[in-house]
Amino acid sequence: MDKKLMEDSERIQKLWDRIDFIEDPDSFSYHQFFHKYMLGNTPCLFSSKFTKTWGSREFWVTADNKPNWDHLLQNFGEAIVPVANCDVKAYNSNPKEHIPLREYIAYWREYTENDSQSPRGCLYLKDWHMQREYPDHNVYETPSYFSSDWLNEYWDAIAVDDYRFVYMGPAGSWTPFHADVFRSYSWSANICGRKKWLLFPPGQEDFLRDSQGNLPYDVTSPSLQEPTVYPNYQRCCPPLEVTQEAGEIIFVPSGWHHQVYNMIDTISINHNWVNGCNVAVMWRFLQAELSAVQREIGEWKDTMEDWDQHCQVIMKSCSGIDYTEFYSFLKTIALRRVEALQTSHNNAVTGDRMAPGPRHALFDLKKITSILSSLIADQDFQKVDPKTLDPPPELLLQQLEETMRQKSCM
Ligand SMILES: O=C(O)CCC(=O)C(=O)O
Ligand SMILES: [Fe+2]
Repeated sequence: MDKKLMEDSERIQKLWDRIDFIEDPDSFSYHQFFHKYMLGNTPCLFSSKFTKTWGSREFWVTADNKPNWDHLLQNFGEAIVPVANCDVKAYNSNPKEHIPLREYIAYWREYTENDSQSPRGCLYLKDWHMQREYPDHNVYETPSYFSSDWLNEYWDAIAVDDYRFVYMGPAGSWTPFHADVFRSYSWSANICGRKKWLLFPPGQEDFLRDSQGNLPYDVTSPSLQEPTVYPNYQRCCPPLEVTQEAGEIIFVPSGWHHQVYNMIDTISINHNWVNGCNVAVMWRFLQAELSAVQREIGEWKDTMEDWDQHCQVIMKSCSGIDYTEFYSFLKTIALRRVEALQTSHNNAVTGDRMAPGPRHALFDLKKITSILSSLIADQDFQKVDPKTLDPPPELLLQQLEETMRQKSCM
């Protein structure tokens, strides 16, 4: 190993040995979280004190800390939920089906009674948009640390989607190796149960690629030891291993790949989120995604008239977003911040606590103008049909710069 690599791995090793544990809500400010963990892109674990008032911590859990299946059946039994089969690998994830929650709970009961065995395999309920379907149940409250969330703010504003999920599964259910959608942050709270997380900081995943450049499905597989298949595996640092208990919340930073196990019957709630601290990571990720698509269908570039548009379509179907939508995302958040700045005096008077304060709004605008400038200079963005971009990006940029000039000297 060369010297630089040694130093890097020693430094990373130190960081890995433990995760910061945040014990007390009263002595941990938003400011601290913002600087050390969001800007620092560093994971941390919040104690169960942070979730002690949540309805789900009271009603979804029995006296002996197991999932309260009767309560879940009574309140959500008819919901149709997505369920993955952990025993079957399809591409780099598990095949999913949609079934009523009552059927899933019947399966879970039987699986537990049969010593964790079932002809159906190990089923894991994941990515259920419970909050969207049942907005009025008092299930949880997003901790203020995670409240600057442009992703959910955008998808709520256009009423299309959201990134708020419930997971539940028996001991042994697990999530294969991945990084989160758009390289967003995630926070994940255990309502009951225990999870084991294996976390790798950004960049380490490159040592885990096989000779074709593909990432593994399971980082614990013995096949990773095979140097002809995984030539750089020895250079990868061991993962940060975190055990998360009932009520605790883990913060997973941007671009950290991870693999997750439910050690006992576990229910969790998680959000994916992006804000001014990691939007640049998202933008770099989208550029890399587009480049990968361009490489993939590069051989048709000269023979297809609408090749660039085609790349955008493929990118949208693979990653869930294209450049037009990314522009629309930035525009939506930016215009809401302009509005917040213009009404900030009123918000203070009416006590609207949900509206971002002027400092926060200015911070967001500064980050958006920087990404917007980079987007405008991007050659692939310049090929996007201008009719799909309203207002024209240069005009929006001017408007934002003007607002910042006015408001920052007030
Ligand atoms: O809990 C799990 O199984 C996976 C959760 C996850 O990947 C996340 O919160 O980012
Ligand atoms: Fe994840």
